[in-house]
Amino acid sequence: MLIKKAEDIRSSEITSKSLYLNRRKFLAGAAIAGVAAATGVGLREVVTPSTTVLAGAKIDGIKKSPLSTTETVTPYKDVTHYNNYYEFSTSKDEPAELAKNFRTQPWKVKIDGLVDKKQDLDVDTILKMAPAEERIYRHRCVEGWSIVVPWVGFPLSELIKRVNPTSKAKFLEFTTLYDLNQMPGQQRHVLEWPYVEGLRMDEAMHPLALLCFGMYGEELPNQDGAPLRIIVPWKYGFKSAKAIVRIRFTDKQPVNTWNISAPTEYGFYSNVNPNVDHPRWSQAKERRLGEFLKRPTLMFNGYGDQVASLYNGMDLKKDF
Ligand SMILES: Nc1nc2c(c(=O)[nH]1)N[C@H]1C(S)=C(S)[C@@H](COP(=O)(O)O)O[C@H]1N2
Ligand SMILES: [Mo]
Repeated sequence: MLIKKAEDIRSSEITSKSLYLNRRKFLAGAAIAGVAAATGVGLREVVTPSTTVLAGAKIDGIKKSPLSTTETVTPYKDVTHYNNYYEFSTSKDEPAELAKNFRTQPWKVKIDGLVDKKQDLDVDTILKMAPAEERIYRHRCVEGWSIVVPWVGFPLSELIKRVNPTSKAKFLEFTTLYDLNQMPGQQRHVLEWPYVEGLRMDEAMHPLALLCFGMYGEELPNQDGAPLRIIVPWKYGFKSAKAIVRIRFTDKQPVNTWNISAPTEYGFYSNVNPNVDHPRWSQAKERRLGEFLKRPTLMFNGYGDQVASLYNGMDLKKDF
């Protein structure tokens, strides 16, 4: 596991990654001591969980998924303190603090539109629909940064199958909470509120599309989308809506918030594509948080073998 040479590893990475592995009970105490010895990081620092950094409740019985990447996981601290969450702030370092007291219980998700079983589902009911899996995915923001995160969730298809969409349903629309009292960013008109995103039915049914409620073995931190978000790893980050309160099934392509704000910059599909640049940012390369040199961005964020067939016959320059 941790067989990189010590000098290749930043100490923040060692600390958060070891903590993560430790909490998941993957590493025996002796192995942790070995990491500490090999890297010169104090043993206390490696084994003592910092409550400010790791605050979520542990999720039990998580299965490991064969769909995970083996790439190095981004430090927890980076993933939880460099967030895009405009309902709280447009600054990446602010959602962590501003979302601290966000209420994620009770929480209901309205299921409506072209579906047999219209209902308001309690988030706890949703969480019991299928076994929790850990999916370590690459995640790339259209702004040019990327992260590798051990998300916890289960395929979105599990929920879709249980609510029986009608044969007319061709798209899903996801809506985030609108609550001016809790989400200070919504007092500013930086985007249309509430935040809306959409997927085509076959995209939503794809085994890689994740209904996500945790990360690093624990419940999602509020700034990462608690209590429930989606993760669509072959698309730019903004497709992965946080704090979802409504899933509507429809026959028309939903109009997503980012498309409303800048239609020439953010399309409906927004598949990661190094060959189609955003007007303001090249998409050819990306910077992994915690790394210095940029790396090439991969078509469909590296998930092309699994998802390219969804887009057969489409012009991805036009349908960006
Ligand atoms: N509700 C909501 N969901 C959102 C956003 C947002 O501002 N509001 N930002 C998106 C963008 S641009 C990205 S890159 C990812 C960031 O997810 P992370 O903070 O967990 O890394 O969330 C996406 N989901
Ligand atoms: Mo993003």
